[in-house]
Amino acid sequence: MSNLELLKKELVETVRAANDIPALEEVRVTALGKKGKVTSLMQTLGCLSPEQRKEMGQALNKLKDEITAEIEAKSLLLKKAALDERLEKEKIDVTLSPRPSPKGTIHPISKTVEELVAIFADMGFSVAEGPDIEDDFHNFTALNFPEGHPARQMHDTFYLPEAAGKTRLLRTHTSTVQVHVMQMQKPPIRVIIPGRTYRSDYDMTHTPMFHQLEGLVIDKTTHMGHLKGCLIEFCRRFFEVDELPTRFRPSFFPFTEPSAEMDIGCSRAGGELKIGEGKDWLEILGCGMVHPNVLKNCGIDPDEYQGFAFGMGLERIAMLKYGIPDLRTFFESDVRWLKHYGFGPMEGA
Ligand code: 2U9
Repeated sequence: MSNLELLKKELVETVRAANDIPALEEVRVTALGKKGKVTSLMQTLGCLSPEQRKEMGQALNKLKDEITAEIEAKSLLLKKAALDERLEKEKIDVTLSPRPSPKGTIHPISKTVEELVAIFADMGFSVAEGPDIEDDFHNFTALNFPEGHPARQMHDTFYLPEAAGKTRLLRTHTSTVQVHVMQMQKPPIRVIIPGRTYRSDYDMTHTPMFHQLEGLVIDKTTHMGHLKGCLIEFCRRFFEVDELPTRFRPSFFPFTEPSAEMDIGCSRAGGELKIGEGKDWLEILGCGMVHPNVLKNCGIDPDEYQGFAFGMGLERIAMLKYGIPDLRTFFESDVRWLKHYGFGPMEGA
């Protein structure tokens, strides 16, 4: 066997013996690197006669090609083996069936919030949140409730012990969050706020904690037409009735001027409520153009900006949409009720 054949045998064996990519790279450097065995032989060609140089040159090139091919083949093998090992290690059994009967359900309030967020997100609103414990300024003063005004008493506020000489209370509406948003953010503003609210009241139609969803739009030329278009579109999508009749009645809130309440058409024939049919009306939400005093109190110039706001009770609209007859059952955590009125994780997704 010639010296070259011996070298080839030795190199092929070391290539085949390499059992990972770094070891194979080491073999490549030993054979074909700058100071490698084949390269060193090539550097000696200059000392040979022209005929020998030609013959030896061709043989060395052939050897170099053969070793390169061996290395490439081995590299593919090693990479495939590494991938197979990873796939085996990271294997997930996708055939594993889900638990046969998930016990929990999504509460109708959570489901309602999910639906409202999806509808208003499509209209370009983002979701804001704020603290449940508030001060007098954010809950009343900023919202144009004069000191000592009867509207403050009407809110049946839960007061907490003072902290650092400041009145603290559980927010009676989520409007406190719009105040924070306006204080922190320059218009244009387009936010909705779903959240818990608290009032010291308990009877057939009131619970001490309930949920609201409020919205606020502020820009330079936002007007009552935008308010109507936005809220009519919202009601049609939420109640899934394309031709839903709607009407706006004048109302009063300290924080909006003019103020209105929005009704949707329904029928109560035979004691059964049907939304979108018949000649009766059902109150859904309150709304209005943000009072200039409120804009001023929150650091927004009412000569430059204007906008609308709205608010609704989430339990009320959930009861209407899902036919839930009693408000108080929302907070009883009765698993039979939750099983009946709750939603599966993929339902209506
Ligand atoms: C700011 C300015 C204006 C929010 C609004 C209503 C009308 C409203 C009630 C509906 C049923 C509360 O749950 S409920 O009892 N809300 O009628 N809310 S306008 O107006 C705002 C809010 C914040 C700074």
